[in-house]
Amino acid sequence: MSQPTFKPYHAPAGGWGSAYSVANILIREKIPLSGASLLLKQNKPIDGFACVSCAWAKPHPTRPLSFCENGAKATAWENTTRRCGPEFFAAHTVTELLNWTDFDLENQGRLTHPMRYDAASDRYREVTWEQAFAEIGDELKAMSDPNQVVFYMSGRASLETAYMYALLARMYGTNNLPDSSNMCHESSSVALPESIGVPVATVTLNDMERTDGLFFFGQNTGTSSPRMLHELQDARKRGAEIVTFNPIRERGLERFVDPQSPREMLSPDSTVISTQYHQLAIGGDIAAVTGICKALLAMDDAAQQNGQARVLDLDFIAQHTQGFEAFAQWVRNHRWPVLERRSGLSRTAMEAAATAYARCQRVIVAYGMGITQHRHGVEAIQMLVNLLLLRGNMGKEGAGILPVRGHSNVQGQRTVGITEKAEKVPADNLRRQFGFEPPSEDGVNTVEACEGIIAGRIRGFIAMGGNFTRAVPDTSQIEPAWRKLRLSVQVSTKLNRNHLITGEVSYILPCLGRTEIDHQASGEQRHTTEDSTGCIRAWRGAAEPAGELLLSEPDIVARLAKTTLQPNPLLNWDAWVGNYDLVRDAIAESYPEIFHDFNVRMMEPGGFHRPLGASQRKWDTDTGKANFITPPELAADPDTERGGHEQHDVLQLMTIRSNDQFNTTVYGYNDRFRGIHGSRMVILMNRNDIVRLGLVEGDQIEAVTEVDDGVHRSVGPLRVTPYDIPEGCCAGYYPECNVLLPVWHHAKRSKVPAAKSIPVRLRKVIAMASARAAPVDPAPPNSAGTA
Ligand SMILES: Nc1nc2c(c(=O)[nH]1)N[C@H]1C(S)=C(S)[C@@H](COP(=O)(O)OP(=O)(O)OC[C@H]3O[C@@H](n4cnc5c(=O)[nH]c(N)nc54)[C@H](O)[C@@H]3O)O[C@H]1N2
Ligand SMILES: Nc1nc2c(c(=O)[nH]1)N[C@H]1C(S)=C(S)[C@@H](COP(=O)(O)OP(=O)(O)OC[C@H]3O[C@@H](n4cnc5c(=O)[nH]c(N)nc54)[C@H](O)[C@@H]3O)O[C@H]1N2
Ligand SMILES: [Mo]
Repeated sequence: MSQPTFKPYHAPAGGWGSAYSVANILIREKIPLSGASLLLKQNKPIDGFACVSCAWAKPHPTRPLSFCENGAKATAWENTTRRCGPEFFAAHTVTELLNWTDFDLENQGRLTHPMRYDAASDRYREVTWEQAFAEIGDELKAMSDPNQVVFYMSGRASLETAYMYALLARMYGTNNLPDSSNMCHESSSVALPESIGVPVATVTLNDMERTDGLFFFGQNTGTSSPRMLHELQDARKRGAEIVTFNPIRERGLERFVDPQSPREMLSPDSTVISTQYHQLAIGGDIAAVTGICKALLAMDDAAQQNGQARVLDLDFIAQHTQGFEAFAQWVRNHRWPVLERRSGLSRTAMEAAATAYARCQRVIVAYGMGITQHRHGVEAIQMLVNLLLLRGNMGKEGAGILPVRGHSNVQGQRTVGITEKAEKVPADNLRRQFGFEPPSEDGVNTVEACEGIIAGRIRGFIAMGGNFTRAVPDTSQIEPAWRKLRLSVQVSTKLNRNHLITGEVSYILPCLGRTEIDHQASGEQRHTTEDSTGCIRAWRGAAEPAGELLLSEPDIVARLAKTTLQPNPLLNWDAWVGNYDLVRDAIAESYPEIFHDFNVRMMEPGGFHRPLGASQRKWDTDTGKANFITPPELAADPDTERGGHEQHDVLQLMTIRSNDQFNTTVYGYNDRFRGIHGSRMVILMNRNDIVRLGLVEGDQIEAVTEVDDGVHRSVGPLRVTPYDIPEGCCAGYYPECNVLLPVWHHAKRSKVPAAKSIPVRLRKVIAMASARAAPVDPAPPNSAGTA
């Protein structure tokens, strides 16, 4: 292990750095050239596969090369030639593997055999599929209450799998269907229906092509949805404004070179992406948008006095909205010094953003985890909608709200039944279709599942993908609690840390990945997904399966259902697995408004869009209008805020993703755009904070969560790394820092863990001078300090 380095990255996003990075991973995963041609099928609907990385929309007609650096990495990672089979598990005890890093675990390659944990030898041992399903079925039937079992879903599985999985859980008797969006865009699912009557983005690619203003709040496009950089580049070339709000300067939002354009690659020029970049304080967004709105109101007052064209869209406000007067009054009541202190931005900066906003006729507001993962994440989203409503930027071409989703099918899973909320279930249809009574009680979301596991109420956990214990808050509490589970079943493609945190009965069930050919009784199967813009399309895998024993996810769900549930004459699971068209027919019957004629429409070259009232200015809200919703206060994190960013030894920590990871999947230890190489165990700090806290660059510190609940939470050692980040704020990587995040520290109304604002105190453990001599672990797995 070598010393980590920090060297600012001066190149644009995309460009040669991106091309090298793709080539490196293809070589590292030993993907032969024929395998590299897989990439030609990436994001080509109908006869190609949807990228397994992010959920950004795929253009139609497609580009010749429809993938980005991170999509190529994700494909290569799934199609590695490495295998993690019974010999591997025979050679290593689980206790030994617990000391491995996340990277080393997944780097063993694809899981190939169903495995059961054997406590006596502390090893996973091969079992037959029949043995596995028989025992899991018996365990599920033996639970005293179906609500003791959680059916978790990560965001990658298809619409078909998701629908079947939700049905399995409900027929078993529970709505315990939490998913990764409970840690992600659940804040959007709560906020947007109240404001505009839809739970998802109102924006399509068509709007992206027509907008003249994009406002980005807390979304890291260059890393998290790099294909969107093409639309941003086009927008800039049209002269659109791109205004970014982020505590740190993310390269993709600064400059971009299209790595697929030979002309651009050979030219020294890059496209400047953001026309304004505002480095606000963590959690400063509600205050910043209040400032922008205040400036807009002042501009409108002036226009009215001078007899000029009004700045606000008064017709739209009168005809389509409710709550404007109260909102405007609330905004006017806030004084600039307070807004400046709370947002971390100057009045001039907020006024400049307002001027840019008023110049644009069609504005899109895009946002990500920097907004949703706060105590007031829901209120912050509603504030972004308020900003759009002021100038009628909703339900017209080129305008709207754009929550940029994470996992590639996370939005779609919710559309077909993955939800813990009973009211969202089409109970009448399910009753008619399958003759059973869906449970009427709400189930648990992710945070409630964690609480239930910690309290011992949850006894069984089935995971359709994901790496739950690693992704959720309070690692040091969830891991020991997990060991008390009666049943832990993980349907997975790669080995991860959650597999090593075993329950009394633990299984790993290996499945096909999305890029792989899925052959069933009626022939090769297609599957479907819904992207960030509500576009639903058909795909099919192109690669040979990684192992002969792998089952498809629908097959695994069906086999679980058959050994767990009573036979049901109205539901033939085998027929469904034999032909996924039949699953889609069932989806169309349950959700006719969205999925009518599903099997036909999914084959349309551009797919089809779900109907979204708000994009036609039909408001399915309690008032029948779009609602201005006034937040209760300016702070996004009222409980942890220290009233500004004055001298204090508590910092706000945001947990972020590197350019070399997909959630808990770590591809490597470099975060190229941020100039960090060789380690993830770093803490990015403002230079003034480093001096003020008596530290120097290279010191190793331990970060301790500063909350008052009697639990000690710490992580370290982290290398002190100076960074361009506002004073009082600092950043560290997810999932290594999850141990610091208390399970109760979540968005108040959506229960999304507040992973972007953890109050921490730093303690020096090794001074720089001696730190330099000692080698550094890139990301020790057991860095989680427990007390
Ligand atoms: N390569 C790659 N792509 C991914 C993923 C991945 O891990 N790797 N994950 C996928 C998933 S599931 C998701 S949900 C998305 C996540 O993608 P994003 O929504 O981009 O989420 P993060 O990467 O966590 O970081 C969000 C950004 O918010 C900023 N931020 C933090 N706090 C604040 C704040 O208070 N205000 C503002 N305005 N900004 C703030 C951070 O600096 C960072 O730039 O990406 C998806 N795509
Ligand atoms: N501190 C902090 N915590 C966070 C976040 C944060 O920003 N900060 N972000 C949150 C967010 S936005 C999210 S979405 C969650 C992510 O939480 P999860 O979705 O639970 O985690 P992933 O890391 O995406 O899951 C990776 C595992 O999925 C399995 N897998 C991959 N492909 C497939 C497949 O096709 N099928 C199946 N069955 N399994 C597959 C592999 O075994 C792999 O190890 O984490 C959340 N946690
Ligand atoms: Mo996510």
